Amino acid sequence: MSKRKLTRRQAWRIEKIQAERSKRADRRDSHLDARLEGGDLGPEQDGLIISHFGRQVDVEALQGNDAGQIVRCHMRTNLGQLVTGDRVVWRASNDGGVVVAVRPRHSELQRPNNFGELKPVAANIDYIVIVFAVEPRAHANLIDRYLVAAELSGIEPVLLLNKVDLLTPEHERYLLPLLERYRQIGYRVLTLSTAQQQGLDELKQLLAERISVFVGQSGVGKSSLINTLLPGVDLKVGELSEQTRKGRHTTTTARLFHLPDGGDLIDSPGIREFALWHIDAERVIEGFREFHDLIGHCRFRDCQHEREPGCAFKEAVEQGRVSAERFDSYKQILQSLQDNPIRSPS
Ligand SMILES: Nc1nc2c(ncn2[C@@H]2O[C@H](COP(=O)(O)OP(=O)(O)O)[C@@H](O)[C@H]2O)c(=O)[nH]1
Ligand SMILES: [Mg+2]
Ligand SMILES: [Zn+2]
Repeated sequence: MSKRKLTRRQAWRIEKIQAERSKRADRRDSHLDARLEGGDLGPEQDGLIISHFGRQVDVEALQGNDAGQIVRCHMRTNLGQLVTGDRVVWRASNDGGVVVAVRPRHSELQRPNNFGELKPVAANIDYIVIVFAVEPRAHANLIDRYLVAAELSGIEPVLLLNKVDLLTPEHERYLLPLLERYRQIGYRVLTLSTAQQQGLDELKQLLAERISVFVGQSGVGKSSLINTLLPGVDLKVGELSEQTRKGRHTTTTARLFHLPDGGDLIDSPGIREFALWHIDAERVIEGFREFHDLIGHCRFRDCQHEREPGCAFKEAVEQGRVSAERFDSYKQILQSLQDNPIRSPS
């Protein structure tokens, strides 16, 4: 959906609705705070947010007899927006619980809302697993777009090539150099076949003790893979992506799942397409890890890395220190952002 232009009347209505909503919320919160002070709540305990629904969250108890139980909780005032993956302190009540504090996040996945404001959608993620496949053919440029988005969020990306059961010599001719290129840069690259259950152990080892998300283009096998890793969850295979179901909002919130062999997976249809979220054109270059040492070394301060003399990037490409494909990708991504600067979420 393109960014909406609101008429003044619509803007006024939205403002009014929001003001009423926050007045109602304040009343609810003061009621909550009164109960907190009244002392009819259980002791403080650690919890993990499994899912969030507006002003309520599902918290998994991490301590004591209740460990593993999921409790629908309200939130104390002024905690900010709590999201799936947050570590919290909560107290049981007779009808659920109340979150009283949130622990600092070590990472945050943010997405712009319809007003262009960045909002967290999940917290404390360790790995963004970028899934691509032998078929539909993997385009390096799209992989790079996912890598940029991951790098800018400060979360470690992992590349995962699925459907290796379909590999032919023709695929190998372009895929092997592509994989090698990413390994050279220092990215972790895994190959696997969900269909033939090949390479799953290495993936499970990586995911253990960590929180991960799977992202990637439609059709690469994310749902199949999640179903394999999480028997019983049963995501629909072959389902159309959110992006192609035009006009529908991505309302499903992120959910955290425990993997049977250790580690957690946070998933939602929106998260799986996160490379399509907004990227700041000014920061694209930071998303190319191997370019970092070159930044600031061009002769001209405002070098566009096009045809300027003394361009450190051009030199690095000519000398083979940076791959020409990655440099082209950088330019293409930058160009696409300049052609279409506002790309709001689905
Ligand atoms: N040959 C082969 N097909 C696969 C593999 N993994 C998934 N598929 C197929 O790829 C198609 C898309 O899978 P899906 O899980 O819906 O992809 P998603 O859109 O990324 O969630 C389905 O027809 C799957 O059966 C694999 O490892 N090998
Ligand atoms: Mg799917
Ligand atoms: Zn330059």
